[in-house]
Amino acid sequence: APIGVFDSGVGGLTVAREIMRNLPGERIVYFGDTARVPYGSKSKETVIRYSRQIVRFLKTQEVKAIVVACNTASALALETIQQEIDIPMLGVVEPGAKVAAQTTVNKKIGLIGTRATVKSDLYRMLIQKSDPEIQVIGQACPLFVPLVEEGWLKDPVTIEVAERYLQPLLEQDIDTLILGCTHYPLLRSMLRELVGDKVTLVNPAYETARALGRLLKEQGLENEEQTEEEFPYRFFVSDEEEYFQAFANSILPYDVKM
Ligand code: DGN
Repeated sequence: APIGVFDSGVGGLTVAREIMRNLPGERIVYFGDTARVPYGSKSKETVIRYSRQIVRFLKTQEVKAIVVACNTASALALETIQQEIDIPMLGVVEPGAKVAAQTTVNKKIGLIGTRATVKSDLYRMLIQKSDPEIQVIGQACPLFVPLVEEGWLKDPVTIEVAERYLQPLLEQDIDTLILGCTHYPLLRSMLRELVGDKVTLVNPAYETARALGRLLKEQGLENEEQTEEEFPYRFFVSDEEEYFQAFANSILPYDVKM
């Protein structure tokens, strides 16, 4: 059976990409809610309602596990929906929080994400559960999502925006920075240059793929026989199929078919 992966739109493809790389034997059914993106500026109730609908759809595809490949939906909806379904469900926040807590030495972690993710405080709560002394300094970066979707990954405008957002975090001497939104791994090399090599970047997309691998193994859900399919990934969107396909083709090493 495939793994269901969903996001508010194209961003979750960074998570799907890590699953493809790290668990090449697994099939994926991806759903991007391109008709209703962004989730980052919506209320908790709304994000829960949307996520519940998507989970219902993924279950019709007979998925064996679901990855919430969206920081906002992981922060606002995962806990509620997990209790309503009978297959394992994993979000991106917990794996990211765990590795960040293990990474920091000076106990100062910066978190960047959508307004909703930062406001939910879930990263901070999970990090402080493993070490109450760690300080988590959050910064919402709402302009990053449209800049990434415009493809301006190393544009001077994006660099200037990033400097404005990150300045306060750097002034507080963070040694770890969580890329707490699905789009941000695409800004990784620009952010790397900006923060310098004293700051470790934590990519929740990558940590989630690894956590998924451990979860499948623990629960005996790994795909045993190699799939015969030439292209074991299926993509569904609620709108703007062509835009989605073009974005997917720009970040995945495949010619994506819808
Ligand atoms: N996928 C969302 C997230 O990771 O928070 C970003 C896009 C959005 O819905 N604003």
